[in-house]
Amino acid sequence: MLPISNCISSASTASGTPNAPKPTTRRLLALGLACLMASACAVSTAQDTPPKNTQTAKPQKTYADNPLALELAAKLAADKKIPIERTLDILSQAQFIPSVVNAVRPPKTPTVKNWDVYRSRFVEPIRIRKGLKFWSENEATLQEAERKFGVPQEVIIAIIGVETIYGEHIGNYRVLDALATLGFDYPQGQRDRSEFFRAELAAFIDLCENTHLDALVVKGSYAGAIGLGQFMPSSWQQFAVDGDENGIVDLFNSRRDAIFSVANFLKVHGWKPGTATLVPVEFREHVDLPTLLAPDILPTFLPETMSQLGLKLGKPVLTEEKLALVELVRGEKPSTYVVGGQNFYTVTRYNRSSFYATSVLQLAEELRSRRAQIPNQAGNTPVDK
Ligand SMILES: [Ca+2]
Repeated sequence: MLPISNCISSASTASGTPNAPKPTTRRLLALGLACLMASACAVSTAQDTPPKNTQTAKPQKTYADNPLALELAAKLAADKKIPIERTLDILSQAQFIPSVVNAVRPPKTPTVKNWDVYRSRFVEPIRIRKGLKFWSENEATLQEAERKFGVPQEVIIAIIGVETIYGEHIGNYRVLDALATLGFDYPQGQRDRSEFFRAELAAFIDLCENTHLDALVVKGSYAGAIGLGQFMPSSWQQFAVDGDENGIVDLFNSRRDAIFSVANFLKVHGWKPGTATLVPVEFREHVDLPTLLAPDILPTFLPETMSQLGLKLGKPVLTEEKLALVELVRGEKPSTYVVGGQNFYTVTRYNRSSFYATSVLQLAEELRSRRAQIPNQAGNTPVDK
């Protein structure tokens, strides 16, 4: 969810924060309050005039010293009744991770988007083979999820496959470190998303305070996404489901919890059973691309309007369903196009990328057609292994 978890293979243990002796909570609180009152407290005050040619150690810091950390702690205290000292104690143990910063920094040499390259990473033999295995092993659960939430089994599987290869790559970054790094040290020179990550950090601390999760232990992606389906902490809070009804939501170890949670997310975000996912499309001689592409991925045009604007749609499409023409850029080559409806748009709520949604839906189609070729799949009542 959000940035795809397994793009980055850097080790999670690297840390740019010196191994400072941890200040006491009382001292942190005093420092934080002083910062807030001064409202101009620098994170690292002694770096203004660095001494030359000396081996003097850099000033020590923890994230609890950051004025924004106190703001976050104060908000959690007001909204969630978590003591300020508790939040600051957790944040004092967060580490700056340079590779997390590098993961969100734009590449030095701009790269052209290329759908072919992206697709080859996700609609590929390993995810297809392991997806069919995952389907067999969890058939009863998947059928139940489809009945309960209205989301096709293969779409649920494809999301878990694209996100983590069915739980094989759930991320090696401590979520606390990843979210603190992006919340307090978001790299400059691009759109600042630090506020989003501080909100997720607050959600993560709240989540851990109210569940079995340990904020100092939980691991995830470089962006702080967690578990088989890579839920951001706020999504875990809002959309995760206790599928196996054991009283705990466990998106790491319970496939049933993970499957139900992904299905619930898609249902809540507007999945419409029985409507289009991806529709093949051809261009007529005269096609009004500027008009068709203007709404981007937002379903806007009825099939009849699309036809009038120069598209020839494949089947099946409901006549009253609004659709969007999606352009998939292929570097220097001519773009390829697909048409998606509400369900395509719903998958982009999981990760706001048309490449992502097309990959998920094409992997799902691949899984469904391969499974249909396997004999006896519709045989006895399944029992999950
Ligand atoms: Ca459970």
